[in-house]
Amino acid sequence: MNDMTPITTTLKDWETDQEVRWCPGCGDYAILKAVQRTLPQLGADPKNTVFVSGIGCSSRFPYYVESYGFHTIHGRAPAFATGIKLANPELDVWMVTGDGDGLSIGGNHLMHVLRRNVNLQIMLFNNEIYGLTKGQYSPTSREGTLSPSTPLGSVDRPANPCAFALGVGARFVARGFDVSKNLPDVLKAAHAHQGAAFVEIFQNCIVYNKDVFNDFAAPKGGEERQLWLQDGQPLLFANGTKGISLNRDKCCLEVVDVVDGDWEAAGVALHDVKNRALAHMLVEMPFGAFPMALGVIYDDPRPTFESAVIAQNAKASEGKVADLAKLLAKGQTWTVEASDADHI
Ligand SMILES: Cc1ncc(C[n+]2csc(CCOP(=O)(O)OP(=O)(O)O)c2C)c(N)n1
Ligand code: SF4
Ligand SMILES: [Mg+2]
Repeated sequence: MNDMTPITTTLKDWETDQEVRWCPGCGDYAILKAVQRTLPQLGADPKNTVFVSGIGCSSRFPYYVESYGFHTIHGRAPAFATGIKLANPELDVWMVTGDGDGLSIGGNHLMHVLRRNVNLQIMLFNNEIYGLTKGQYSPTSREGTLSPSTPLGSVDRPANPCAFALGVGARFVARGFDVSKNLPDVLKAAHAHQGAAFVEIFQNCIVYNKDVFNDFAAPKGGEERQLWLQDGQPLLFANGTKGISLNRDKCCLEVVDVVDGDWEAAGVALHDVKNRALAHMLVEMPFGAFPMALGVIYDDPRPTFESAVIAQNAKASEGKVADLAKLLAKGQTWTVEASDADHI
């Protein structure tokens, strides 16, 4: 986020006149609405807000938000977003990427924008497939995924976006899903964080990878398998009848039953957004045996990349007057004579 003066807008102020080209029923619509609902609550100003994306269905996002926007090249949104933030740190910059855009062709760029801690909100729409190019498997597709590029089922193991983000040094990592009513709160927390705030958003591609998140994201029944994290609160799920405890001997997490709401007796652990080791364990919990960890998993700010660059530039130029002619004449210079040019 940037330090902005809040202004008053409504959801309508963030809608554009563009025809939305996503398939009917695509989860991207719900994410778009969640973002358009969140921006007024943040006091965001369309004239001070930029959405930057790569290529993919998800990356069409900037067309549909009434703000500045860049639909850039495949996997390269981090480079554009970094440039924007360095040139004008006052802008509030949101990056939109997909599992293919952000973790295939753009994996390297995503790594560096997170590692450098550029002050952005990064939303990775994870539908576990390449939607735009008609359903090839992606780095997050599950083993056995049948697709035009894996007609016998994929054999490689999927990447875990939040584990990737933590592994490369992200200081804010969160999860949500398209139709969740909690998504605006997750986005608000990402916005409040100073630095690169990474949010994985599970998104239903109803055409090429329908309902793969239903086990936890289905409107009815899914709640039982959602672990919504709150800083300082016990890790409870399934209506408080189950919890997550830390087995200190084995140094791993376990699911425990909670009887009569007595989570302390059951040994349920408390969430701590500044505990990096816990964050690693929460994102690595195998879904099925464990619930899906959602909400703010990790939030421990550090100075941002652009603040360090600006401070360094200010120090280097302190008390100096810029003199371009002097700079150009500095060091070794050559004069090319006409006779020399004949030999070139
Ligand atoms: C350099 C380059 N290589 C490949 C492509 C083809 N391409 C466009 S989008 C895409 C994958 C998009 O997948 P994802 O980021 O998951 O977005 P989704 O459509 O699923 O939202 C690919 C491979 C391209 N546009 N440019
Ligand atoms: S192909 Fe999938 S991700 Fe793309 S617009 Fe259609 S439903 Fe959405
Ligand atoms: Mg995708």
